[in-house]
Amino acid sequence: GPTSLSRFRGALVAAVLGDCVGGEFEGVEEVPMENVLRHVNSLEDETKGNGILEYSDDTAMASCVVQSLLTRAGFDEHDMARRFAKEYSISPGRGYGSGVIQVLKKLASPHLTDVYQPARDQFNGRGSFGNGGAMRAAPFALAFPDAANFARLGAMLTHSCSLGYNGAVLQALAVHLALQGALDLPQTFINTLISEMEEVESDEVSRNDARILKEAEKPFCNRLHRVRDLMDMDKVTIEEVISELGNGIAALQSVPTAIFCVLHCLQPRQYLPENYGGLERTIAYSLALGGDTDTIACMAGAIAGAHYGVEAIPQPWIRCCEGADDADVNAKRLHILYHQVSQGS
Ligand code: F2R
Ligand code: MG
Ligand code: MG
Repeated sequence: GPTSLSRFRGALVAAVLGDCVGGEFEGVEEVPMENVLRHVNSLEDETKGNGILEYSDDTAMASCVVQSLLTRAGFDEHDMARRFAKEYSISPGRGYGSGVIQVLKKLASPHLTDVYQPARDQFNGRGSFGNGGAMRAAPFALAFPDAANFARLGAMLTHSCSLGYNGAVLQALAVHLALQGALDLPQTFINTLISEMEEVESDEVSRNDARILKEAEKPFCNRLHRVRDLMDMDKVTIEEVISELGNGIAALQSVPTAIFCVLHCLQPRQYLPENYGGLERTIAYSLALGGDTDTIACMAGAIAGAHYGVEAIPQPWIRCCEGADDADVNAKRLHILYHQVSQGS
């Protein structure tokens, strides 16, 4: 398999690519595969001079996480919150969720003492269940062997509902396992995620949130069981994936979906070009699901990039995506931090 450094670089760079490439179809409900392939193939054709594909809030917030972890050499909630607020004030037009904007404005206040309070005030005190915590969770897996705990804390700065922050935990766990080469055994990979999430979702707060929102008991586990069922089927249509897993802006409707995209694209698929490698298949398939395409492709990209390594990413894609080069530099720095943290613990 790829080296550890190649996996770190692949994870961070492919997350940016998923966001930039996926932005084309965000919010579009039906995306024909031919439109996806036209878009993806145009990235290879540099003569077309497509210009730079800009990143959105997904990468903007993930970059804040990365810069904070590197500068503080660990997790510092005050520093991270300040960076989120500053980034939003500099570039408010990156396509942020309509609710999270209120949190980012409050986080800018110099009088704020509890940086978790603005997130708790969201949606009449219920907190956000959006996928904004999960979309920026990958860097935690690149900094800490114990990614889940820090991914949860990092997500809670904007998402205090357990259906939001547990999505971030799941995404961080998936990237963590992929970095260890666990996708070489897909059944073991999904079973490990299910058993980890059994534990994560067993607390009273998670059980209560699921009840209030009329979701199944242990909702992420429930979805992961559906992922496992879909993996076992010979043929799965896009419609079945959307109906079983979702393609929406809620973490519950997008994190298990992103994981499925990676698992489904481990093998060649007849509706995807033969010359595509696994990483290209994963990004293209994520776009074909429609809905929250930038975020699903960003999360699937992080997991797939950790599995295949940076060499699997086509160079022309890197050249046409804003922020991809910076992500590569930062991944190398996170790789050093990760090993320092591992040796210290
Ligand atoms: N927001 C978008 N895309 C659509 C708009 C694009 C933009 N206007 C443009 O045209 O450029 N994409 C980005 O948002 C998602 C991440 O969102 P996040 O950070 O979770 O935000 P928020 O506001 O907390 O939650 C998102 C929406 O989910 C619903 N929601 C969440 N919790 C809720 C609750 N407890 N009760 C009811 N509804 C809840 C709300 O509709 C929120 O606005 C990513 O896709 C990123 O790419
Ligand atoms: Mg976005
Ligand atoms: Mg999105």
